[in-house]
Amino acid sequence: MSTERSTELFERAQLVIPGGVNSPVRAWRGVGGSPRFIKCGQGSRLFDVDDNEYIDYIGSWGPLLLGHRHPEILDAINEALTRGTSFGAPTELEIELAETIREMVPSMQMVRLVNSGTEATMSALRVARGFTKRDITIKFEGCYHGHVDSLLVKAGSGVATLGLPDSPGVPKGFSDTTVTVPFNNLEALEQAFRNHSGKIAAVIVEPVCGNMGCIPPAAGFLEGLRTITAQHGALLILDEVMTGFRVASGGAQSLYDIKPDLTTLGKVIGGGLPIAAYGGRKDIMSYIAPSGPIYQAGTLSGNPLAVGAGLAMLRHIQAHPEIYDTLNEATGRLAACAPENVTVNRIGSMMTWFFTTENVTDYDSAKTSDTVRFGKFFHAMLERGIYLPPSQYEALFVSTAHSEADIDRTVEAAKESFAIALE
Ligand code: HOZ
Repeated sequence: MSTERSTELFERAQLVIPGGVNSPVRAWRGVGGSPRFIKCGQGSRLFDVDDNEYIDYIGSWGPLLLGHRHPEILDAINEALTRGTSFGAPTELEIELAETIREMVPSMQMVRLVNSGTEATMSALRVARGFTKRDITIKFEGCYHGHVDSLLVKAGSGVATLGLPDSPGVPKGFSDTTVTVPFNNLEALEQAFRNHSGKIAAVIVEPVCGNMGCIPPAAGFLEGLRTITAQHGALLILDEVMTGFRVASGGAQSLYDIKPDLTTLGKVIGGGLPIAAYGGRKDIMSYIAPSGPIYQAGTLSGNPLAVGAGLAMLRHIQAHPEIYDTLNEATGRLAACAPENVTVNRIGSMMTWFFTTENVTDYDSAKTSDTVRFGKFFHAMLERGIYLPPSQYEALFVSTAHSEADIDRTVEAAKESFAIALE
């Protein structure tokens, strides 16, 4: 497999872009080697600048539930393009998107569109603090909610991949407003509430964690969060940037039957274009300017291209509820091919193969994984034309564009690659 052009581009990129990438995990520091530069995607496939072809299991980190360049999404974008690319003024389609989100995720009684998952969680926290008139947030170790200052504490994703301590540049005063507890540990959560009695504005959680690898909630964990937050007058924020419309059409909150106060959604509501949202209880969302005093704004919020693409995506999901069975079955086949000494965590079409024999239920157990073996596995898969997330601390995503033949090929490649990584 020739990688000459990608290697050349990576060298050039490093002269002008920090680390050669615009988001750290893409630099492959977690697996070594030089990242492939992508030329284009189609369906389940990615093509790099050296004309190598891969079956893609990143899917833009989740939102490409329908694969690359789905015709309905392309049509919506093309149609939006005929009207203009940005207005900085309201449009009718923004209302339709908000109404569709509310229909599919009823706890989001009101919705505010923003541009990225980071912006959504940052804004949701501000609203939670403004509404409760309290300052402290509880987050879970290894959960990642974007690069919001106060949430870069014991964070997952790139922070875990690079093994960084909490980020420099975050004033102590900000990180002091965040208390971390282990995922799936309700006792630690109760203790945190006792330690900071009357001061906790919100608990934020990825209901199925995807940023320390895929880690599902233990039985009763989300229900416990709901009960404890309500008892203490704190808000429950479900960060569904990865799980929204991915694990079920109503997100993880419908799968586990949990009603949060606020929810954050990411690029999935733009069919992969840059857009995100936060929303929730009407009484809380009414605190946002101009209805209320909590300020949050943005020229590109509700961008017409992203809104058009997102509506096409959500309408497709509404019209084809059967996709979740198909995704579940396909991903189940991938899960089943792992050897005994690899731990597999999967919810629907989100999955991680952890190179550990321990049950992975939180950040500490995720960190028992052998990342060197994971790196070998990653490269063996890549050689076989399978493109996985380049870190043990990320989840892979299956799309409806993955055919049975794609899954067969991936299973074969995985069997060979496990043998190489575990030898
Ligand atoms: N932090 C993202 C995955 N959890 C990666 C973002 C990207 O590189 O696009």
